[in-house]
Amino acid sequence: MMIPTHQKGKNKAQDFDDLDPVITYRHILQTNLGIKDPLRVVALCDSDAFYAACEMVRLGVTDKPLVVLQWEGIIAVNYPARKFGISRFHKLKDAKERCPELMIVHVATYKEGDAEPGYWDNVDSRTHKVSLDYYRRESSKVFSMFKEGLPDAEIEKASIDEAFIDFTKPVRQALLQRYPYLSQIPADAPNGVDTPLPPPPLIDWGTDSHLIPIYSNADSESTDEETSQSAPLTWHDIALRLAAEMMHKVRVDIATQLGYTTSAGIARNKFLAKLCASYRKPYSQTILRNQAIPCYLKPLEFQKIRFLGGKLGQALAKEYDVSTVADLLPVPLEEFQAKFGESAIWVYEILRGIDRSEVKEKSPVNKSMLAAKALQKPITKIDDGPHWIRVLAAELSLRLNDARKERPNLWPKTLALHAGHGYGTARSKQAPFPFTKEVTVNVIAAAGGKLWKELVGNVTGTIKVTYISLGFTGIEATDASQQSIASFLDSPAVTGVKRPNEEKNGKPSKSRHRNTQRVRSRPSSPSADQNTTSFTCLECHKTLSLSPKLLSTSDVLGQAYALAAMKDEHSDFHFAESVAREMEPEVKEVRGPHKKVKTPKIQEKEIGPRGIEKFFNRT
Ligand code: DCP
Ligand code: CA
Repeated sequence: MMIPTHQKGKNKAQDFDDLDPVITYRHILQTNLGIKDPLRVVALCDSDAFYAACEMVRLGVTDKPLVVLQWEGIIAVNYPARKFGISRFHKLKDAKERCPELMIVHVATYKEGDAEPGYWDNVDSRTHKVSLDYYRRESSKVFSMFKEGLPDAEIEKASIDEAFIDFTKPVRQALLQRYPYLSQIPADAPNGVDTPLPPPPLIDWGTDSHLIPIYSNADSESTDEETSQSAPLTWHDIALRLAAEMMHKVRVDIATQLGYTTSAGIARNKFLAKLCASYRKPYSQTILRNQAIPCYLKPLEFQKIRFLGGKLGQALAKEYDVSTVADLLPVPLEEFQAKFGESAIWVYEILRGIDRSEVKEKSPVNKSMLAAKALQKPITKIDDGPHWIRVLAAELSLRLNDARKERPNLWPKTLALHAGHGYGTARSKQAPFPFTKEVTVNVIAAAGGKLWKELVGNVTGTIKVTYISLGFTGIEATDASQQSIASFLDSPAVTGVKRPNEEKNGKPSKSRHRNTQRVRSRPSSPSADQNTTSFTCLECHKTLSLSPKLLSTSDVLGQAYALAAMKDEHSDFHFAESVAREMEPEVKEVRGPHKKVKTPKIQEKEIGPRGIEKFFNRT
């Protein structure tokens, strides 16, 4: 449908009417305005040709054309190679034809039997496993430099090589420092704190940033960007300029210290920062002044805007038979909402350069996990502590492993044990949580058991514990993937060799508690057979096999990993089963800090991995 002519320009007064908001003393003095802050400044900083740059740093290459391959496909192209017209979408053969001296680096892979990923001449997806760990580690180094260089900014990692940086806070500090008169409301200010700030001083835009032109007739290829900036200065422009200085310094530091060039976009929100970051890639930064927003947005093909590239963009293009942002501006909000639903307000606003999303440092779902137990029958003997610790460990193990299904590299920094009489007199001990292959019940229980010994070690006589809790704190995404893969490559399922004894993994070799005997007799590994696709449990004599689907879709290493995980899960099931049997039937209540959780009575015949999971799961 074409846009009716009578509608064109209908909403003109509302388009881009917020580009020069009145900024008052309140705005400069108040610090918690969030996304409503008229002095808000956000940047998006993205590494140039990141994987290729990582390989260049590793190989000590400076300006040779280079591509990174993953199996047959090109996944990164450095800028010297882009000069030959090579892009990610080219086949390797075409790329080599365009540039015969092209350096080709295949990403690192794990090879069967090796604990470390490496760079090999002949890689085969059936026997090798891609490792992106090196890029992740380099990415963390870049990210750490943002954090160190900009301690007062909010930083959100947006992808392996991009971060959003909210400069609002450090910029406000810099504004007040550089223009101290802004903090003094003049005695004759007519509206007190709501009086507009005095006109901003003239500033030099400097040479560290490109400026997006304000006028549509300006030649965007022109290097004389200053001449296309003749709109009156605002305090927001000053804020952008200050952010640009800070951004530039960090980018230069990253390039000098780590060897990675980056490109940044600086604007009033995330959407616009991202949009202008690639304006003059590589190794550049770009400022989008508020006054330049209409000129920059209007000619854009809206389907090139992130999130409008997919079905929504197609639907808009089909509905209105148009392609640019300017074409869609006459469509009233109500019409968008009637046709595309309430949330179409997001589209309406994005087309006008409005984005209300915040820059937020991403944190794991839960930074801590607590399993706790109020004991109707208090613990009076020191030897009875480990029993409850194992019960709590079973819950923690399930919960952490559940969370790790979403984020496999989650790792808790600390394990803490609290024990008390009532809620008021708790004693606690905590210790760093050891890094092991899998967070099994046994691993947690062993660490918890040590804490218990420390906690009650100097107690003489009887004890009376009516409340006990075991918790993880500091759960964060770590670079654990490499270590877990390294250990599974070592596992008997892969090597056919018996796993080193449990003490090596931090698991106890002896315990006074009766459960431990059961657990130690479990066929954790190896099992009765050394088959690489199935195993027979010595305890229940069941044979468990990998599913045909998994066998047909995963390589030998994937299968080994799945089998090792299956064994651990199965032996943990036996362990949890034994703990469940020994719990007093009437005291099956696990209390979290806020919730009371009842665990259903367990039925022997129902026991299976699901049954156990249900048993320990919150209901
Ligand atoms: N990547 C990938 N597969 C894709 C896209 C990207 O493996 N389809 C990887 C390789 C890239 C890295 O992610 O180096 C970052 O992606 P970018 O889209 O930011 O691309 P580059 O950093 O390579 O190039 P640019 O300079 O354009 O940002
Ligand atoms: Ca990039």
